[in-house]
Amino acid sequence: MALERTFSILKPDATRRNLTGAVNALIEKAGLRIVAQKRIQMTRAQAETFYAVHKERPFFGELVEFMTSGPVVVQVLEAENAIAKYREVMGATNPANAAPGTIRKEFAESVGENTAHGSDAAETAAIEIAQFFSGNEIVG
Ligand code: 3AN
Repeated sequence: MALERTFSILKPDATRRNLTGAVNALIEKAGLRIVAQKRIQMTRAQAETFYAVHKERPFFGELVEFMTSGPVVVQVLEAENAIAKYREVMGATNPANAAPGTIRKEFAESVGENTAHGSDAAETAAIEIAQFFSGNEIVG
């Protein structure tokens, strides 16, 4: 299989607790290469656009509040099968259901404040990467 890219966010609970290096260590240990990375403060408009698919969900307001509550680290990760691989490394959305050794099992505080985001499909990965990175910021 060819190299694939996925989009990742280390969420405000990770920056607040100074865990970005610890999360990156799990990412790199799994063979995912961080080919772009920057720390930003997401605006409300950026968060609402990013999570537009969840607009009708009851937790949407809370999710936007949380994602704008502090800095995040946005990343592009590259590997063979990167999208599925990163979702495996993150673990289940709810940390209570996440497998041992996954990012969410090790670090996440709750289903809402769950440390990491990873794209769920090739199409969404391309859209999410383009929302935060220009082509020349990604160096594989
Ligand atoms: P994943 O991030 O594992 O793909 P999604 O797409 O179902 O999960 O949810 C997107 C984000 O919405 C989650 N990462 C989490 O922050 C938040 N979220 C999902 N379910 C809940 C919930 N029941 N209560 C609060 N926040 C939630």
